Amino acid sequence: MTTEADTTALTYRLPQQRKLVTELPGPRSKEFAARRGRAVAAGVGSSVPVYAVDADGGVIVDADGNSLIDLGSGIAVTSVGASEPRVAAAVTEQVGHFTHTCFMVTPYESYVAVAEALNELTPGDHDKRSVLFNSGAEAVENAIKVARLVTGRQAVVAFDNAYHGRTNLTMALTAKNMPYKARFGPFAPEVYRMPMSYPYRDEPGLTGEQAAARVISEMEVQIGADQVAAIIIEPIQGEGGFIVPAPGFLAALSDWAKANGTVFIADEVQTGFARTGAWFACDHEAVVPDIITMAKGIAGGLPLSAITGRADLLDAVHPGGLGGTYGGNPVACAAALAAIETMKVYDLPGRAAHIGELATGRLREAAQRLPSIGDVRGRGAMIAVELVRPGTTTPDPALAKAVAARALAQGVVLLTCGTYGNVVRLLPPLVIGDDTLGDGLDVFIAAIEAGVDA
Ligand code: PLZ
Repeated sequence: MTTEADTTALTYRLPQQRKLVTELPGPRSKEFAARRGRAVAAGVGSSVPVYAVDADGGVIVDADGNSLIDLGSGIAVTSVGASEPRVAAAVTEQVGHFTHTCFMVTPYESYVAVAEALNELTPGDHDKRSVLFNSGAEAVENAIKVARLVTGRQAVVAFDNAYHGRTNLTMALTAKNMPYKARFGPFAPEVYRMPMSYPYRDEPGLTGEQAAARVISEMEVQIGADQVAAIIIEPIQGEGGFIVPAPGFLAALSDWAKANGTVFIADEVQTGFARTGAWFACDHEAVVPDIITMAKGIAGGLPLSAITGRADLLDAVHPGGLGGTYGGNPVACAAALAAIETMKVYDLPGRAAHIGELATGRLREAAQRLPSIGDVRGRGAMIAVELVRPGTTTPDPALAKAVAARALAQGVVLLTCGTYGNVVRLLPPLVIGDDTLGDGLDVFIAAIEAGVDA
């Protein structure tokens, strides 16, 4: 794993700086917000009330001309930047030819090329097959469909703090009631929730193997070893709070799955595509999932998702059993091929590892002086701080909210997450420059220091 990526080759179209010319939100953003209130359903939230007009590298420019440092990448999507020239060129070229034919009607090469790239990049050198979809939730749904079909079993195991989406099955898999599930039931049946390995909150010293043994015993008691179709897990939990399980946890579960005919599914929708300093988070622990779900960073911002898995599993599904009108849309496929090339050209896995070292270094140092930082964790460019009441492990969601709001007022986009809403996460575009990131970190740390009611 490289830690010094060559970023000297990175160029930007927009100045990579934080610059505020109005208060946030400015007058134009306020106008759009008023229109939105009359046109867009209230059920869709936005964490940042400023309206974007441009974005490049590590910055987003809003409708009032403010330039914000982007430490969220639209939730881990714009890893190569939001207007990467290769992606822009590939998309432009493709829309000039055809925007859609439907792969299930008249197929095209780029879908096949994306599948080849995924088979190559995902963990394991076994024979693989891929299918393309539109969203992370759709990829998860389809991974479960395959697992149920091939095993002839129904039970699916998911974990505390899990996030897998907002569709009916994925809501069932998702752990958190508000805002994702409350009053949207009934949920899909045969989903069982197991305790996650959460080193910051587990009994001190609990190893990954012990945490896995706890899960295994629960699965055997509650479901039966021969009844589990699939175990689905985020190798690092995203929305749940950037929880990195203790070493050995994933491997022990994957081994159990192998021994018991259960399909082990790694949901790498948030962790995949260079984000954690490797192509996939499973790579850090040499875990080879039977099926991996991907989306977000895969296509430079265009909607595309995928499942890649063992050929014997995926080819077991009858023709016509998997698909969808837009799945593997040619414009999204062109973008994905360009985004993957960009990740290779700039060694973005290496760049993510470098961002991680820079950010964790700064945040660990801050944690020495700031007792509200309970934990600094993550991998690569997926780093978070868990905020607590000083001297305790009691979550402090009010502080997390205040930190994000204060950072925004200073021109830095920061996202919160966590089962208890007390985690602030960093998901910068992997092409962000060190100076831009450093400035964002200064603002972030100062916002924590300021406390809740500064
Ligand atoms: N699996 C691991 O992180 C999406 C969702 C934010 P979609 N995470 C961000 C929100 O509030 O909707 C996600 C994920 C993991 C699946 C998904 C779902 O991906 O593309 O949003 O459907």
